[in-house]
Amino acid sequence: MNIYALSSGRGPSGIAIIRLSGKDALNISELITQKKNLKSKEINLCKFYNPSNNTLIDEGLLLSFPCPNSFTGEDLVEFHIHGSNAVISYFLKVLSEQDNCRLAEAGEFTKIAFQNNKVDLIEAESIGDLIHSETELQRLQALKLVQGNASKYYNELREKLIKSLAYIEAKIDFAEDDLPESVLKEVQNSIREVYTDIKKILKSHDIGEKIRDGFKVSIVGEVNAGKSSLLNLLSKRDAAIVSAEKGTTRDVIEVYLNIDGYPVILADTAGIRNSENEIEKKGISLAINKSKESDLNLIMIDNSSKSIDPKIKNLINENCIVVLNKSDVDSKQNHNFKNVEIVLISVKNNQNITQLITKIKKNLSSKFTTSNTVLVTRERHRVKLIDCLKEIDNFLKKDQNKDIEMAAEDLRLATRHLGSIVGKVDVEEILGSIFKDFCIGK
Ligand SMILES: Nc1nc2c(ncn2[C@@H]2O[C@H](COP(=O)(O)OP(=O)(O)OP(=O)(O)O)[C@@H](O)[C@H]2O)c(=O)[nH]1
Ligand SMILES: [Mg+2]
Repeated sequence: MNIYALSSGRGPSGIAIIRLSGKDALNISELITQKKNLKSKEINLCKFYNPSNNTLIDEGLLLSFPCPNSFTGEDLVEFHIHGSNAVISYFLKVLSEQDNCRLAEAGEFTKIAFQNNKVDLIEAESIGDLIHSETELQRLQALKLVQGNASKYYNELREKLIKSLAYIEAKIDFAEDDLPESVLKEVQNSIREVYTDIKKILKSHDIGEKIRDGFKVSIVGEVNAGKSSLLNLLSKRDAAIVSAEKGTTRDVIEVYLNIDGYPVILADTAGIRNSENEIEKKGISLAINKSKESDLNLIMIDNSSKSIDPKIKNLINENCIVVLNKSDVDSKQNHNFKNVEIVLISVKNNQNITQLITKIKKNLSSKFTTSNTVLVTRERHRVKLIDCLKEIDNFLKKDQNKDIEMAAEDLRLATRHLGSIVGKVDVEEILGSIFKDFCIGK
């Protein structure tokens, strides 16, 4: 089966790119261009025709990538046509009428690339992330993964495990010949190193996932302090209702923001106070829960408030930013807290908002920088790494002299978990090839 799809964005645009991949891609291109011998290392300027009635569709460029040197690993052709909706629709219709040709499913080109070993699972996932990246930080992270840094790292760890496994297997196969004690020690040390490395990567898992999904920042605090007004100002739209009535917001309202490259999910919440109203009480409890799961809380207080509710005071810690609002009413800062970032603003007059944004960025960047070159960006990777750690732990707990077969099985499973992150599960095959060339030291 040959698959095709519009690979550029929907028109109208100057140029649109339609991709066609499959074993008949080159034949179909010859039919559509009415040209033989399309060149694969040059750009072909062509007229495109509907083969069923020879009418002209458009004029444009054709790039051909014969297998295996293409993105999918199959014969692949790119048609660069004019990007109007009419041209695109007609071109796609003509392709749909060719034998064994159908519209590609979402991600199918990358899926075929994976099946043909053109990319591994991590690279395939990160191509999706790169396409969906909205902020600079997300682009950089996805790009690093596309380039294969993480895959290389996981493969290296995995190969280290496989090498150790080969020693253990050797000990099983040549039971009567003792494996020198020093070799066993070496194996154990090498496995401990892998264990420590994985632990280290897991510690930073938060960072990778946060960059991908967004940092959670919540606005919590007094009723009527201007929380919803701040959310609207930062998101540049009227996402939340603002009113002079106290207790307006009940639900949690979330907006997605790009704060200078930082992907942020900003939440507005109900003001915290003693309330008898059942709905408001629910809203307050949602607000407190939200503050607990946030990466950063903006505690919003009306600068002219005389006293602050103890429940709000409880939320103030070194990790939050206290936002005193309505400086237009009283420009003197009326509250102070030790070791806490404070900023006096006026949402109404747009005063000090840039300072607030700088403080938010500073807080997030201090929390989310790491020296690790590899970050765990998905729950799937995290789960597999934890599974791998469990098996290594099982291995290390065993007496490898007595329970050697069981210990080998632990290692085999650990290797498999690590391999499934990049999409390599065929452990036996690799083990075979390594073991074949292996010198057991005698
Ligand atoms: N003077 C002044 N008024 C403001 C400022 N920011 C907001 N307000 C007003 O304060 C009132 C409450 O604003 P909201 O944004 O609804 O406050 P809130 O904290 O979301 O209130 P609740 O949802 O009830 O907890 C509205 O009348 C706003 O117009 C400000 O900087 N200065
Ligand atoms: Mg509100």
